[in-house]
Amino acid sequence: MENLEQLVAQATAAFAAATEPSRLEAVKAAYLGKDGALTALLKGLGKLPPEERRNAGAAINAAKAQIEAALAARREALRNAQLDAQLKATALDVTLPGRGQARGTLHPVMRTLERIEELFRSIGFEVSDGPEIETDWHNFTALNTPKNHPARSMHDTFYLLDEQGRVREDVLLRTHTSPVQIRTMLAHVEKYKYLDVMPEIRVICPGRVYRVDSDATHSPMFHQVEGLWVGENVSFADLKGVVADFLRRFFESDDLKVRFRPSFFPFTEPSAEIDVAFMGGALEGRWLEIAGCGMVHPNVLRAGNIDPEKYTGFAFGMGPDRLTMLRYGINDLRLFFDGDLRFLSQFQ
Ligand code: 2NL
Repeated sequence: MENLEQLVAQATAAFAAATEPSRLEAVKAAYLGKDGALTALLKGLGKLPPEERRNAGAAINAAKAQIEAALAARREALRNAQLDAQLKATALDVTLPGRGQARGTLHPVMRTLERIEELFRSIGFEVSDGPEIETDWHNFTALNTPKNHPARSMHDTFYLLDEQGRVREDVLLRTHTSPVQIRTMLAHVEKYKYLDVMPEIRVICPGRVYRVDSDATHSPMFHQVEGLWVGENVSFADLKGVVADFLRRFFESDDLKVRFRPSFFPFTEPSAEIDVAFMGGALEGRWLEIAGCGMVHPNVLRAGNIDPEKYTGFAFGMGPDRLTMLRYGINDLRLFFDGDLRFLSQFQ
């Protein structure tokens, strides 16, 4: 029976030497297969004298069981090794620090727009918007800007093309947000046409506007906020109060100087330019042009279906891009449009 022990040892060693499941199954055939060593021994039992058969058979079966157990153990070991290798190859190191997820921030110009909206909301204004592609009528004609006015020249205005690529004279990118105010007046008058007294219009219109212009201080797309207050007895004094109060709150300064300087706009009469001067800081005492304003021209009120004999109004327009540059001390307008995160992430 010594050779049985050897056979078991040999089989166990051969299984251990098989490092691949397929190789292990091939080695198994040499011992347990139908031409294998154990099968041969069992077949040989018949040639033994009957009194030896029992013991020999038991010994062979015991050896067979040991070899089967060794095979099963080796199969299991190979399966575990394979699983380990697979897990290692696809492992996630959950202890690695995360890459972090940057939180987006508002663009500085959007921060300014939200601030302007908030300040005007606090004194009873509504916020309105409208299309950026406008008709010639809403953008110019209704604003007392007749045909052949310089503001309509191809040089300033982006006109849309028709299907044949020809310039359409009647459709354009709005050059200011005033057309929104025209639309607001028309909608307001329609809405309240059954009332004897029209409620006041108090609205600001922030948004993108477009002009053919591009250098360090001009971008073909920029922003504008216009305001409009229409009612009975709305005066230039109201205009001065609203605008001066807004500017002091916007720049958080009580000793901000504000002056109104006579000017011209086709859609207001009289018209003024609004200048501010800071008391302290790098720009101390220098007058800076910040907005335009005036009493709404009677022709513009009429275009909005409002009777200029009964109602008056004031309007103003300012550039939030420029206001943002002043508020944060930014010296190049193009920084707003470059999308450079080193610049943009400074406004949290
Ligand atoms: C400027 C000047 C201004 C207006 C805009 C306006 C709108 C209507 C009627 C009358 Cl519907 N006026 N808007 C008035 C005066 C000046 O903007 O330099 N903006 C940056």
